[in-house]
Amino acid sequence: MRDLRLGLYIITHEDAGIGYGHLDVARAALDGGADALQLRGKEICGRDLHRLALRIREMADEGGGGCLFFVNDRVDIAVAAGADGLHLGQEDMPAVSARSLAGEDMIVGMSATTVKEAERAREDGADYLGVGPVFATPTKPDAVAPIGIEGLRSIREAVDLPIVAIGGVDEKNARQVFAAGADGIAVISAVTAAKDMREAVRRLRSVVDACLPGR
Ligand code: 3NM
Repeated sequence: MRDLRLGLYIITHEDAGIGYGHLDVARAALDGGADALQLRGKEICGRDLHRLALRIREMADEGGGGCLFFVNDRVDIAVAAGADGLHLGQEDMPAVSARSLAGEDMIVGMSATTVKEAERAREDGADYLGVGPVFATPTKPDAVAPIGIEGLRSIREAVDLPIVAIGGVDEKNARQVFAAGADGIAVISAVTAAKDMREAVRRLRSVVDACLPGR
């Protein structure tokens, strides 16, 4: 199993109405000290996604490379942009096939909501799991019902891969999530809903550091 540092995992989002985009979230994640950053732009065409991914790769490198850069869903964009990792959903190709395209070094994560999905992701060769939605989420309208802390715990007990908890996780409930055995938290709105996104990342960083001492 790879030794991955995924304690604070920030996922990009854009809201033209409010006036922030993927690069603003990426900037805040890097400045605020995230361990991992994922470009998730399901609505963006390949050409624009590729451009964004190259820019985020550059920003992460300028930041010293301490933050792992992931691309959601698109193995082609992950490879073309030199991402550190790729995050796949249950409907995407198995991790082992993605890695055969992307190379052995590509970190491959997979989403899981149930123990069965988590076990399948492990069999398929995933390096880590994104487990959720743990709580109700305002960000993913098609998300299934929240699995709660109990659902998270049952996956923790069943599968020994690193787990990043996702879905409605914020500064207030993060401790509960770590107490249930998560290795990290993946967030969108806990950052994007804040007036100062960088400050929000910093505050989450302190919570993660307090929950994962020595990591
Ligand atoms: N995936 P927020 S929940 C992108 O359960 C995503 O797999 C989920 O956003 C899953 O931090 C989710 O605003 C949205 O709740 C996370």
